[in-house]
Amino acid sequence: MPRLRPDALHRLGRSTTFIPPLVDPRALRVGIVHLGIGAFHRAHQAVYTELAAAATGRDDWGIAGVTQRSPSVRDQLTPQDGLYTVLERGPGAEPVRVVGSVREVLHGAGDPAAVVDRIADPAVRLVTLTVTEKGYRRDRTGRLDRSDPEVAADLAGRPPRTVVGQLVRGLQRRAAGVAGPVTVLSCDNLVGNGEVLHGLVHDFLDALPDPEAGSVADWIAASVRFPSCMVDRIVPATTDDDRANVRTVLGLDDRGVVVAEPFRQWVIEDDFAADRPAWDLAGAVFTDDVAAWESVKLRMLNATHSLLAYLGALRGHDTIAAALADDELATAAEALMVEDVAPTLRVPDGLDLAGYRRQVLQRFANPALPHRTVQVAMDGSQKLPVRLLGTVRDRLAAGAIPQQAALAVAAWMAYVAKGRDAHGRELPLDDPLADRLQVAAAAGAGDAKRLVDSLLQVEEIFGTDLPEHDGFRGVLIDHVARLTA
Ligand code: CS2
Repeated sequence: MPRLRPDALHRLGRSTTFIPPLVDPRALRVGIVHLGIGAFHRAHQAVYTELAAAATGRDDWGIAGVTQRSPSVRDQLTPQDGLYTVLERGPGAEPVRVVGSVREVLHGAGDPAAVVDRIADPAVRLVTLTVTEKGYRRDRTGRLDRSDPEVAADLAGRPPRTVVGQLVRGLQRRAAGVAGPVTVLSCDNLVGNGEVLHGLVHDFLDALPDPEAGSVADWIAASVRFPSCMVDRIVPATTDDDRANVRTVLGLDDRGVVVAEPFRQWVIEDDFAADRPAWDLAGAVFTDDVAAWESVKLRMLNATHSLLAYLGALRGHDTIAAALADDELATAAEALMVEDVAPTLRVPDGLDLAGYRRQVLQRFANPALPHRTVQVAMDGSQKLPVRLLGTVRDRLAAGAIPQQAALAVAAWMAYVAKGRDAHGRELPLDDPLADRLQVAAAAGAGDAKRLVDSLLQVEEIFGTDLPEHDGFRGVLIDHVARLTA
């Protein structure tokens, strides 16, 4: 079967079964560098960018994507001239959409100099990122982890391989040349993602010898902005079935298919250093108050996702939808949002929180979107603090014991400790701290109290305050005892 490419697509002619690219990638010039071109970016920002280009007729917001470690996305998309399809699944799904906004894909580990060159390119006015929580390489205090060997190697001056290293080296080159202002937009699930990234960039600069860092910090202050944003779309891993489905519709072989729910949302802090794509014409919202949206999304949606992932996986449910079909888990999901999360939120203007909660549960229940519990369960050490522990701390500060949020944390502990589901199947521990977590879990094996105390000692996750809180510790022990019985 022929491969998806612009010329092959033209030969198919018009069709009602798929939406052709609204822009021809070959007619676009690169204006955006995106670090971390995984499935999420292709189903989210790249779609908004294409719709904005089509709505305005502008040809200067093509995307140069960077795949960090594995070259597979480059190998999938380069022979296709950047084209790929988005396959929506679930109620209200639109036909298969072929997206044309990706212009090129660079392999960060294989060609680090090309990444720096692109960031320094005067045509580029935007660097966006989806590198997941762990891609930021923060230490237990949230600063850049200088003890990380990759960070240290980047600081020592090799062509950069870490995200923050790539950014700083690119910005240094811009500062030295005439490349002009640029906006750096983190699209990861972090609290205050823009501010976090800005801080890490300065941590990196501060660690460089003076003559190198020199006036770069001043240039950044004058010419670079780091807005925060909230991104939302459920994008499970693509399966062979999804690729086969697209082959049937298009009659072409697309190696870069991504799958998504119909829903998508993007709320962006309106603080840009230069021009920006008209993402608002594609449904994005520019606002001065992104923080409230961000915590609603992280604390309601992502926290509940994690709760369902850990409890669901332990019970042997393969997907989030199956977990939610389990009455006890559905009750726990609802209770987490109503009892623990809602009281901690500042609700953004115009948002109906009860409606938001119902919509989240409806989206999770999407039967056409098999989102695996073990996929959401990965990287718990990075996700828990962002999604759940802010709620825990706020509730404790208000004098309440967060029973439901504690259940989610306990479910993670049981997941780490048991390593098997109710049917005896292995539960993968895919986490940058996996080795430490396994040692901590082994030290507490067989006793809920010891297990909780041992895992609470992982300071990167729980800090020094939470292990000290007897009320929180007490409910954790009760939940863990039940879940590991
Ligand atoms: C999920 C998110 O895998 C996970 O941890 O909670 O990827 C979630 O699907 C997205 O944030 C939805 O916007």
